[in-house]
Amino acid sequence: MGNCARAGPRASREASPLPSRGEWAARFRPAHQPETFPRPQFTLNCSPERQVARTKLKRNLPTKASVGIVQHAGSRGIPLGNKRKRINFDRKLWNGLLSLQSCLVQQNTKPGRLTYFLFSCSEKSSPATRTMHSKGKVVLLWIFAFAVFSATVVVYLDCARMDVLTETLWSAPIIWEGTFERSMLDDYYKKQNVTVGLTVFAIGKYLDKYLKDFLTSANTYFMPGHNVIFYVAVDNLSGVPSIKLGPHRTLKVFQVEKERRWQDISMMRMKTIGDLIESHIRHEVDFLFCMDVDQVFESDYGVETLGDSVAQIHAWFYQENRGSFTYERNPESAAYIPYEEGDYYYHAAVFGGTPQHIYNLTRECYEGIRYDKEHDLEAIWHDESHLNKYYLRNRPSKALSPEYCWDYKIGWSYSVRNIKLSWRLKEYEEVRNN
Ligand code: 4GW
Ligand code: MN
Repeated sequence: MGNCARAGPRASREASPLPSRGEWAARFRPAHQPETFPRPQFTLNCSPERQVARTKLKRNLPTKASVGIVQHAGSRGIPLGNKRKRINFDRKLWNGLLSLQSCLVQQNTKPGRLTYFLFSCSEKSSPATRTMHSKGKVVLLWIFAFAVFSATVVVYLDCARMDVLTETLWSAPIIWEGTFERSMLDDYYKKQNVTVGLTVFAIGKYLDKYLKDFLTSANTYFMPGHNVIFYVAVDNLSGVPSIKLGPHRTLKVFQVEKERRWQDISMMRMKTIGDLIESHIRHEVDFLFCMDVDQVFESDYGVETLGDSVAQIHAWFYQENRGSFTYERNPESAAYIPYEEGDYYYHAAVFGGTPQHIYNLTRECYEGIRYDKEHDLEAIWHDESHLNKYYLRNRPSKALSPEYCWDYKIGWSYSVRNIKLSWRLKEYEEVRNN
């Protein structure tokens, strides 16, 4: 080993076990290779003040370096061995070396023994290089973020909806905005020259309060471009608002008796619709919808909703489990559905299909209502409970997402992108004391 490692350090070391930090690099040169050893660009002082070394390291980490570990034995100063290795550094390795250093520092405290530890960097990243590296990382990060953003936009614009269920377990489509191409469907149904019927009841105070807005908005948005017949059932013919209908739109008004109980007003719709289908509707339309009057159309409610048997998923329950559905739970009632059964909770404010299917539906629901009345029962949500029972027995061929009958009281929902029909606010005191 070289002289500086043998004489100088040993002499001072005997007096003071460790050289001062400033002296360290100068005194303990890599004695075995003083000339050819690359000039140290980075020196890790084997100082007991490890905090200093650690701080320095953190600020100034080289990425590649030659490491020289030279051990000198005590009394005679004969080297026990030395190692030089070229390695790549990472933070883990630096931490390992730091602990090695602390171990060596402890050894240094033993008299007559000297160990020193030298690093020589062959490559040390300059501040400019580091800036370049971090800039590169930022650019990569941006590219990655842009790729993720583009993918999201593509998925969003794409027809398929990834965020919602678009099919029932029995493979019936659930219609959400983005799952259909309306112009193609319009062409198809235009060629068929279809006529779509829409029944609505406006009895008592509901007539003045809701019918005008319902019909006006339906005139604009319900099946635009196709033949439509509105079947309006009222208890007071003179209360029917005059509305300027668009082309291919017809209004037919029927007078019905006003039921004494409001529950019966709602439930008896099932009987009346069945009767109307039998007498008129089946001869006049290809498809029929039946709706509550206390709602308003907001955007095109188009032919994508047509089908043999179409059910509306209730906006308040589309994310709920069947256990929380408000089905009739009394086993005595005709509308009874046990907790383990049921697919969706359907809303009686909208149902549709071919006249034949709706005829079957209304007749079966009405039979259930009559059965309950005979047994002094009334299902919890009246006609809606019976409707849910019907759809459990006869699963619909198409389901409509809550976009087709939305309640703004629910608040914002990511899934609900285009509302076609929404609930009106109910001033119960105003409309319900018929
Ligand atoms: C309580 O006093 C009432 S009155 C509950 C329903 C009533 C009612 C309902 C009425 O007085 N007149 C009337 O025409 N209806 C029709 O039945 C109307 O088409 C209404 O949209 C439908 C169902 O009643 P609803 O809209 O009040 O039911 P929900 O609260 O379930 O939407
Ligand atoms: Mn309603």
